[in-house]
Parts: sequence; structure tokens; C-alpha cells
Amino acid sequence: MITRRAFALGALAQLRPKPNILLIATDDQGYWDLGIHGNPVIETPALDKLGAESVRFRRFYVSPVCAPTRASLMTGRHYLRTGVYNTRFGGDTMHSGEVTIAEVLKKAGYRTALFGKWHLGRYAKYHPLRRGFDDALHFSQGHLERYTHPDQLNWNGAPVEARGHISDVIADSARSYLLANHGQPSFCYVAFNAPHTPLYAPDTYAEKYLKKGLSYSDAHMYGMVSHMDAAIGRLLEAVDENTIVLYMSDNGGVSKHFTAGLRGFKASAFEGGVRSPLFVRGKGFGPRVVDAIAAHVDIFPTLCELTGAELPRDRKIDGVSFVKHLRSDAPADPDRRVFHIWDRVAPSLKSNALGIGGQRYKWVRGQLFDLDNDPGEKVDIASKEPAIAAGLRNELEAWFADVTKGKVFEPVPIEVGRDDENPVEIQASWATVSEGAAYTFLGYDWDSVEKLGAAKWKLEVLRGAAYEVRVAYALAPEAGGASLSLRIGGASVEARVKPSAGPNVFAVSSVGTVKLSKGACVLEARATKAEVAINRIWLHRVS
Ligand SMILES: [Ca+2]
Repeated sequence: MITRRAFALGALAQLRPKPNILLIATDDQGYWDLGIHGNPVIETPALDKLGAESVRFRRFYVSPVCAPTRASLMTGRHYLRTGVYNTRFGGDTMHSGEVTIAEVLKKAGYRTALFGKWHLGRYAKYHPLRRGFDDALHFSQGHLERYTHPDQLNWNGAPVEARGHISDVIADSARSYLLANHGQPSFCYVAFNAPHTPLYAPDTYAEKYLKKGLSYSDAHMYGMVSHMDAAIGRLLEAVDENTIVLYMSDNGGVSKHFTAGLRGFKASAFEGGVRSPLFVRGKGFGPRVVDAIAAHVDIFPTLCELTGAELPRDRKIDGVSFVKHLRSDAPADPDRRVFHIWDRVAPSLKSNALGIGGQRYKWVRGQLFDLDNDPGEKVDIASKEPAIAAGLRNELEAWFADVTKGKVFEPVPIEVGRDDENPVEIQASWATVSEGAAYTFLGYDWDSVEKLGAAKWKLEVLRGAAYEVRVAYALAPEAGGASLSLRIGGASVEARVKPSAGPNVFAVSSVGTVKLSKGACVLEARATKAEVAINRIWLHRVS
């Protein structure tokens, strides 16, 4: 039976405007790279102020590296369920069947926008505009090659170039977006890429920390954080009082000057690798510090509860809403677990970064720590508490079996022949290389497959048609010319290529036109000379 009071409260809730959501994520900023977390050197006045006004989670956990956290943030699910298993080589693609927080908020009446790093799929099918975002100024890679005047940005489907430092570009574009009145509640996801490498802080910011005796890399990281902090300060000025602001990082820290007594860095399952700041500011929340553990997967259900958006019912959502911790001093859930796993090749129970934590105890690759008494994970108590260690390990194994069930960890096929992605650019990093072939990563623009051997790319040809094949390759002048052949499904094309200016200078050459039939196939590149390196291949539909 609905009481009159409950009915009246329900009606009131409908009248109250839905809160705007501003979700700020930074990149490789450690738990410790903040003044409010006790760092005596770094200057972060805007974030410290935000933290003091917020509900601040002391133990908020993210994945050990970038793309996994972003997948969990977008879906509320452990990343291994979502198709993401790596930060590059195509393993940073979130399957198109995943439902994102932007999609559910859009359904609930929100206008949605992304500013900054996406890192969940570079091809058109996986573009943020197809994942629930109405607007997106984004880049897809794990980092940008250029932090000033970045040229790898995309605004609503078209490549754009920008002036200034990327942190300013991201913050000021998001600020303009917030200041424009869209006439509906907004969800704005602002994903900075500072202080991720390449280390590039504006001079005055880096110099300040170099003068204080920090190493070159720490001075630049601190400089990037302080510079970003100023940009976040400007962004927060554009926020109205009906906005819930969340701030977090995407993995543990990299800087070494001050580590808040925590063990490990980015890519590790120790606290330093997986603990992130989390501040949540909103009307009726805190300010307070929460000791209960929480994780990136919780953001999705929390935002659903705060906005009245509906959780997807057809799949497992791993996170739990932490709204109760925002509104009151609620006790921690003793059965809550957070899971940590990361491996550059493929996830396994032998991965270097592997762990499971509860409110008090944490198991990391056979070691057990009592975080209440040993937050620095210094004393392994596995032999003293074998039952606790075994229990956690069993839970982790069951979890691993569940999240990897039926999953294949290899790049998704690259779609060929789309109208909105013609030509399609195939990167060296997506190749499966074997038989003596080698892959070199020198930044996303400069990666290459060398000693071609049998480099293979999986394709999905959407339309049977003629395609022109162009290749960016390097071949040293002293090697003379070479013959380059590409086999795509049943078709093949071959051409003589001239040397480029040097072994690390890529030249672009057309290899010919090939007729492809619709369907899945494999692209294979071979050369008569071992010295040929391939940087990129373009397939341009011409019929
Ligand atoms: Ca990161």
C-alpha cells in the first residue's frame, strides 16, 4: 500500500530536477600525488579544496593500468568481461555489446559528453558517439604523442587540431560545454591524460619542482598535476550547485618522491598500484572520509541510483552503489571484495599483478597482509593465517573463472569498407606476429612490425568491393628495393617498393588494388627483404 506521505515524496522527487554529473578522471596520478593526502611538496589547491568539500574515500580501488579501469568505469563490470584485456595491441577495445553509463544516462534524459581520453576502441564501431555520448572531443589511444598543440583529437567524428596544452584544451572545452545551457541534465565525463607520459609540464610548473630537488620525471609529473589542478579549478567554477562532482584517477601512481607509505606503483596489485583518490561532492553528501572499500565498478550503479537511471538487467553488474556512504556514516560491508589483475600478454592466475582484498585482509600472489595494522604491506602473514589466505585465494580463483568464462583475449576483427571510415587505417600494433616477426612500440604513430615473417591482422570486410591498398613502410637505402606482398583472404596484391630515407623513416606507397569479398578474413603481409618494416596499412574502398 502506498501511504500518502510516500506518494507525496515520490511526486516531489519527480519535480526535483535531476542532478548534473561531472565525472573527472586523471591518468597515472597516484593516491599520493595530492596535498590533501599528505604530500608535503605537490601543490594541488583546487583538488584539495574539492576534497575538503567532498565525501573522500580513503580506500577506493581501480585497476593497475588505464584501459581496464576505463572499461569498468563505463560499464560497472570487471574489465575482463568487456573485451578489454590490454592497453594496446587492440586489447583496448570494449566490445560493442557492452552498455555504458552514458547510454543509460542518455535513456534517463541526460545530455552526455566526453572530453579527453577514451582508450576503449579506436575504430568507428567503438567510437564514443556510438557508446552513448552525444558529444565527444576525444582521442582513442593510451596517450597522445604531443601534449602541446595535440593533433590526434577528434570532435564529434572529425579529426581536429588544437592549440595549447592538452590539459587546458580538455578542461576549457568541458568548461565551455558546461556553461552552455543545454536545457536538460548533463553527464560530462572529463578524462585528463596528465600526468601520463610523455612528461610535458609547462616550464614554470616543472621548474618549481626541479628547484625543490625532485628528479626530472617527478618534477614533470608534479608539474603536470599542478598545471592540471589549475585547469580543474577553472572547470569547477563552471559547475552549478545542482551538480554532483566525482574525481578519481585511473590507476596507481608513478611518481616516486612521496608515496604515502604505500607499496608498489602503477601496474602492480599492491596498494600503490591500485589505490586512487575518490572525491564525491554533492548536495547532502558529507563532507567526510569513508574507510569502507569501494571500487571503480561501483561508479556505474552509484550514478544510476543518484539519477534514477535504470541498471541493465540482462547482464552481471559487478559494482554496488555506494550512495549510503555519501549520505551517512554507513558501516562497511564485511563481505565486500576488490579484485586486482593485470598482465601485458593475457590474464592468468600467474599474472604478475594479481590480488584480492577485503576490508581488512589482502592477498597478493601468495602473500597475505593485514591492512588495518600494516597499510604498507610490509609483513606477509600468510603462514600465520593460512585459512584466511586460502579463503581469499579460493575467492579470487572463482572470480577469475567467472570473468574469463568463454572469453578469447585477442584483437577484435577490424571492419573494412564502412562509409564513415574509408579508408580504414590498420595499425602495426593490431597484428598477431609470429615466426620471427618483431613488433616495436615507439609511440602510437611510430610503432611498426619488423622482419615481417608472418604478421597477420584479422579483418571483417563489410562490403565486397575493390580496395586500394597503401602501406607506410621503412626500408633502408642500402638494402635496395624490395617486393612487398599482401594477401587478404583469397586475394593478393604485390608491388616493388623503393627504399625510404632510412630504416626509421616511413614512406607511403600504393601496392595496388584488390577485390575483396564480404566476410571475415586475414590480412597477411610479406616482403622479399627482411629489413622492411610496416607502420600502417590503409584499405580504401574504391568501387
Ligand atoms: Ca593510466
